[in-house]
Amino acid sequence: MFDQLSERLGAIFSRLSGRGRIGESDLGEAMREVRVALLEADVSLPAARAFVARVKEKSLGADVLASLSPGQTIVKIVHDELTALLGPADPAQARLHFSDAPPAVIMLVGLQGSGKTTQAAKLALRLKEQGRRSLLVAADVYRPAAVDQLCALGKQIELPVFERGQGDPVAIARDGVAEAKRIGLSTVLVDTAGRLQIDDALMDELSRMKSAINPCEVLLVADSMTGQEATAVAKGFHERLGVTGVILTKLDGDTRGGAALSIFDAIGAPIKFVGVGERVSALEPFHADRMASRILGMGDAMTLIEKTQSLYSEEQARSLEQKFLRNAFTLDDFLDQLRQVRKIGSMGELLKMVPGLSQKLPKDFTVPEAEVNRVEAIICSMTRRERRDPALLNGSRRKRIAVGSGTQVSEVNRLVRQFDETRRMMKQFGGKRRHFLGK
Ligand SMILES: Nc1nc2c(ncn2[C@@H]2O[C@H](COP(=O)(O)OP(=O)(O)OP(=O)(O)O)[C@@H](O)[C@H]2O)c(=O)[nH]1
Ligand SMILES: [Mg+2]
Repeated sequence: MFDQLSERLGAIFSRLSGRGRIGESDLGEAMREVRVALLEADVSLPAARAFVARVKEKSLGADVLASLSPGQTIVKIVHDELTALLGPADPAQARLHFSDAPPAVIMLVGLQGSGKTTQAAKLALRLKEQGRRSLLVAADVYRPAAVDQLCALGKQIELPVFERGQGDPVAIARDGVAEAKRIGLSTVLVDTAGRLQIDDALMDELSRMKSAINPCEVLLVADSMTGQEATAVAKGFHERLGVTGVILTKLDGDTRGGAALSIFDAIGAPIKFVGVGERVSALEPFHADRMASRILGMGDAMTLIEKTQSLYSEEQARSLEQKFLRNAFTLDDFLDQLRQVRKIGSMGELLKMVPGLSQKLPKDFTVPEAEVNRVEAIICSMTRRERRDPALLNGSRRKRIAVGSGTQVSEVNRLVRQFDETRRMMKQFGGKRRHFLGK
């Protein structure tokens, strides 16, 4: 995500940070380079110029903070300006707003293929995890497969879908809302049709739909891979529909960053979520300050902490701690942990968020998924008793497990040895849970 921009800015600032004094000409040169980096990231020229001018002005007027070097002071100013460019001053505005009276109606709009249908399901899943049940409404009637796609996603996340095949999309949306009210669901997510380009017929339909269902959020789904062009599209939708928030999708790709950096500036509606993959769980709330840190290569400690925290509820953590203390941590628990870690995506992505580590890791760094899969296969080939009590694992049992999991006896041996070591270590550290959980 924004690798190129991040690299360029990182190089500029590490040069500045190394200096004890920064003269006006050093600053001027650095800012010229920042402008080029922004343009290469597909930020519009006026936006890049304005950005650099603001940073320059503030840098020249800045009192160097006692604890910061001149270079660090400039990086801090750039960070603050980048944060201001990416989102509203009050971060609460970037959260989802719900109407007082249920159901809260959320409309998803955007160009064809931007990710509306997928984000509708992702959002529904996220809300479900927060205790809000949604009705998904299939108001894209032009592509027959669109309805099927939403139904399949609904099944996957176990939420109802309101559909009527073809028909008048405005009427379908209206009846969908009525249905949600009737069955007592708190939220309605309306998936709408997209076009290759903004056209009057589409805008007219969406605008009539909006009047009919009175949504509390009109979310524009925008593909971050389209770069600066996304801002023109955003303006088109905003003028006709009054967009209240943006979901920026496909940030997992090698997007240059232009859309993310320009869209809030262009329409004043905050980015509320980002799509980071095709899976239904691949949606993250957007935080301007954290994104700025990530772009500047400062890592993203907060998101990392949240991710690890969401893995362990307090209760789970306590129960794990008890298990360690009683030495009752079994291979089943071990397998659980392994699956938990996998749930949050590849470990490589996670490690890249660690401040200071992000730049040191090789670009193509990944944790060997295959290794994790083998460990999983080995544990799954054990009987329940063996998982509870690995001491049972004599030579013939190990041979059976190796055959069953398609691995070698030596791999089984290694796993058992590692598990024993982990357990011994955990017992020692069990009392210091906070360290272990990284909280
Ligand atoms: N990599 C990646 N792919 C995504 C993301 N969001 C959606 N996609 C993919 O993008 C493609 C289009 O997504 P859809 O949700 O069908 O897009 P849409 O806007 O509903 O498309 P139309 O209904 O045709 O207008 C699908 O293949 C999705 O899997 C994302 O955040 N990252
Ligand atoms: Mg769709």
